[in-house]
Amino acid sequence: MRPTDRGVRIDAPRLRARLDDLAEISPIPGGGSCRLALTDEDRAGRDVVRSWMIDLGLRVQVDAIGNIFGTWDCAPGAPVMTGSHIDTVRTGGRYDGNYGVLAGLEVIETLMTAGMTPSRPLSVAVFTNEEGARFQPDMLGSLAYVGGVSLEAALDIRAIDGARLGDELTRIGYDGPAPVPGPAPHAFIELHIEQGPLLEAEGVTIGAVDGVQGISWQEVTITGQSNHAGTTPMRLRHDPAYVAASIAVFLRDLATEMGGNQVCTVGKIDLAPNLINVVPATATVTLDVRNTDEELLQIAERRVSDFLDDVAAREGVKIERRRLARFEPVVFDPELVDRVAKIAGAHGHDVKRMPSGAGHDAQMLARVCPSAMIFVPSHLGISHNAAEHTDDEDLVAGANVLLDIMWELAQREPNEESS
Ligand code: HGY
Ligand code: MN
Ligand code: MN
Repeated sequence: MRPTDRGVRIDAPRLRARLDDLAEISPIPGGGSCRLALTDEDRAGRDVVRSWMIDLGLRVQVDAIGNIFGTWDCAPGAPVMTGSHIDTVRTGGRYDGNYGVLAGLEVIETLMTAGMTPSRPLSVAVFTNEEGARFQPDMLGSLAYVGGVSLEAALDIRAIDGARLGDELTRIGYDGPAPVPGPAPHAFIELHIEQGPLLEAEGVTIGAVDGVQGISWQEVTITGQSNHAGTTPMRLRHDPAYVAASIAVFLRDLATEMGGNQVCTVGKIDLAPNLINVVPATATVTLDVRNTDEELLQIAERRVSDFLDDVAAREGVKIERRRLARFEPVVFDPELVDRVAKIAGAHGHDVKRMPSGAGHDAQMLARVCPSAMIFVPSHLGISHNAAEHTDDEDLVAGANVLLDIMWELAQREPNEESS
């Protein structure tokens, strides 16, 4: 019998309080937070969440890439794991990632308080550098956890500010002893805000997420001819700023032309020397290209590559490319997705099966165990923005679905070995 069938539900004020307390760690105007991965602000957030895990009596482990795990060792065997991330982009909202971690703690505390002991351990994970804003690629901690990148390679990654990941991990005291890769959980279920407009627009409370779209990140460095803005005739210019702007326009036009789920973004442009009266010497541009369909994503990548070759020749500039992330689309465990939909329906909610436009740690855990996600609506679809908002009733609805699904996954078949 599920907890909610026994009248056991999460404690909404307690979840709200933890969300607000965590949001106060490095707050920014508008109600969000800025805790870029492995900064002092990230350390402060980690310390708070770890203290909540300790207060709950969980076994706390930190692994060699800084992932934090709070485990309720209430039974033998591999745990049912939930969790997400608490690192943010520079303009983070208070729910992206934080909600999935704190709802996981809330589920455990609710079951403990109700005297309901699962037949498998329950674990809450805080994965390192999910955002990929400071260090690329994103979802790095969970990728290393499942063996998708070597620990050595991950520790040598350089931040956009030049810091080495392993040095930052040591500096903040989160270069933990637990091994990377880590042991596969029995199952992984991540609760997250949608970060898009669909659920709210359709009046649906729960998303049963059936997969994550493919993502292609690269950094393009354009080297031209720095020159005087006033004396250099236009016909003699080799202007990296113009090429950078052309790339942003090309990406927008490509996404419009391809339609469907194709999205393209230029999120970061750095010019040097970045002065009003100097034709730049260089421009560094990030390209974020995504599609739910791998073949279409490859077509988009080829179109971008051809454009870069063409504009470099036309403008007489040098273009260097650096791959920052490349993950193929992921399909979640259909049985687990069905279970999310079934439980949400049993709670009386409308449910929408949908892919995720954003990357998530669950897409990495899907490599080693049955994984799926639960979405709740984002107001106006806003995220990676301090104005990010989800109504309390939706936050509670999602957490109660997580409560029931974790309980169900933690039950054992009658003849199952308690390995
Ligand atoms: O970029 C993403 O999709 C995620 O927020 N890391
Ligand atoms: Mn997230
Ligand atoms: Mn995010």
